[in-house]
Parts: sequence; structure tokens; C-alpha cells
Amino acid sequence: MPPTTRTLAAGPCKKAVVVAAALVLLAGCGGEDAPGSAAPTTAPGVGEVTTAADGVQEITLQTQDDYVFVPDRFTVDAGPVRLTVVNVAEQMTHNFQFTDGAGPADIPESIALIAPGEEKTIEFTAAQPGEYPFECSFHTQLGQVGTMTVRG
Ligand SMILES: [Cu+2]
Repeated sequence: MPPTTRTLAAGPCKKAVVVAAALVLLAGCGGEDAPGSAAPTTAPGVGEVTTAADGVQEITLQTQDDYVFVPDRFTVDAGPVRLTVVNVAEQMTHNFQFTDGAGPADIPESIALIAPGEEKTIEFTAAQPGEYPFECSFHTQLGQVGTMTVRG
């Protein structure tokens, strides 16, 4: 009788430990965020517009297991842009496209699929100043949108 009782007790106990560990991990993640912000931690360089050696402006956006581009707004000067989207998600596949007909000019370049752990880059020329809405077309309804501003 005693051995059987011990075996039965081990199952629920182990499960409780795993759940507790998961909660600790979740709590740890939340603690690193700025107060009042649910924004996920971003990789270094994400969101910074820089100019590469070849004169092309570069910007990296991040996606993760939610419906947010980080950042969802950025500004470039009129001219060529190299845009990278890094998807640090473990589950979610995203994409990137400028919203059809929404900007002052069409930018047809897009990224059809960015699987979890992938990063992809497109290069395009933003010649006309203004606001260019973009989206992940899989999750537009869930608010995965943003805006690129092109300075004149
Ligand atoms: Cu998406």
C-alpha cells in the first residue's frame, strides 16, 4: 500500500512544479518591461534608422508571438530604404506589405512569409513624402499595422 500511494502522489506533484516554473518564467519576462508597457523586449538595433555604407537607409522591425510590429512607426528620408523584419516568435508566422492604395505612392515590395525565427529583407525606394501604412495581411484585423513616414 505505501509504495502505491507514493507513486500516485508523484504525478500531481511534478505537474505542480512545472506549472510553478512556467509562472516564474512569465513573471520574469514581465518584470523586464518598462512600467505600464506590455511591449516585448527587442533585439539591439530594432527600430533605429541608420544609413549603410552604400548610402541606403536601413531599418529593422521586429515581430513576435502577438500582433504588433515593433516599432509600428518609423520615419525615413525620401530615397532608397532597406527594411528587415525579424520574427522572434516561436509560433507565429507573419508577413509584411504596404497597404494597397493607402500611401501617396505604391510600394510593391513585400515579404510574403516570415516564419518563426526567420528574418527577411526588402529594398525599395520611397520617392514621395507622406505616410505609408503597412500591415501583416494575416493579422490586419487584429491590428497588426503600422506607418512609415517619408520626410520630404
Ligand atoms: Cu502577423
